[in-house]
Amino acid sequence: MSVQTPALSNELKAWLDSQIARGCTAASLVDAMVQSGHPRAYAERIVRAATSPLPAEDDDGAPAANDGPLSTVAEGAAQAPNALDLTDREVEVLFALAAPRTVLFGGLLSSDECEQLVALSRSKIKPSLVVDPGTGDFVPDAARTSEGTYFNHGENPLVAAIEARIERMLGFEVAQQEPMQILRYGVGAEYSPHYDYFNVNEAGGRRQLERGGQRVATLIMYLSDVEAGGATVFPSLGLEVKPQRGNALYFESLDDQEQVDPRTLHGGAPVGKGEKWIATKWMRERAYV
Ligand code: PD2
Ligand code: ZN
Repeated sequence: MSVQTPALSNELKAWLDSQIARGCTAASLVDAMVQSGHPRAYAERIVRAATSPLPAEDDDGAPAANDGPLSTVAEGAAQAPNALDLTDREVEVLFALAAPRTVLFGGLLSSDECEQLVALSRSKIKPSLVVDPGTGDFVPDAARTSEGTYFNHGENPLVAAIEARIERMLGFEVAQQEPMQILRYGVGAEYSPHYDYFNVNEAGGRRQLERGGQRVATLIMYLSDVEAGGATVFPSLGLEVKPQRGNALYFESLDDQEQVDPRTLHGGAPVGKGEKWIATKWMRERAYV
């Protein structure tokens, strides 16, 4: 599958050039970028594009002995830029967790883009549905009390621009991204903890898997600030992410062994005051059909 090489800022290019000049391996550069918050898919693509050829790695995958003095992951990470230049927007890395790979991006969307998505959605939202484990059909459920709608791929220029930006940032082709899901939570509305990946042991999960494979990652884009409550919570990690307009939370549902990762259990806490709007993109292994 051909994937577009993400945009490369001058700052990032200079850092890569200096690390390559010191003899760092591709693996150590990827690890350093991941450590400083870049998604692994993005880091691998950037490093692959920038390195030709790089010093070989040892058989065990460890950096070769001729790595330069700045070749350890920690030292490299200290030098890696903390922002991604996506050509039409510069995005900050606000926090990063190694496993499960979780990154909070600051400013992926502008306030204007968030307001436009909300305005385009407000008149067409309906009670949200979940996937029935038995049948794979979308059905209403008390565990999900939000309202929602979605936009088809490239349905309007704004959606097309955001999908292309996500492709540049994360390396998932637009075709791998499920259509953009919009959710509105009023006061008291919540999304009980769940997994975004599909369960192969359930008929409904298997039916979903036929449509482009597993959901490998999730990007939750916050379209509004919320006065109280409404955090995205990860009970197994003790992590709570407060919604902030324009920010986006990314996490990978598969671990390093490509196995589904139960630590990604997550939910949307009840909104206490105000209104919460999000746009979600779920990423598939292959093109979503
Ligand atoms: O709204 C959220 O914070 C939330 C929580 C859990 C969204 C999703 N899951 C999702 O869109 O998958
Ligand atoms: Zn979810």
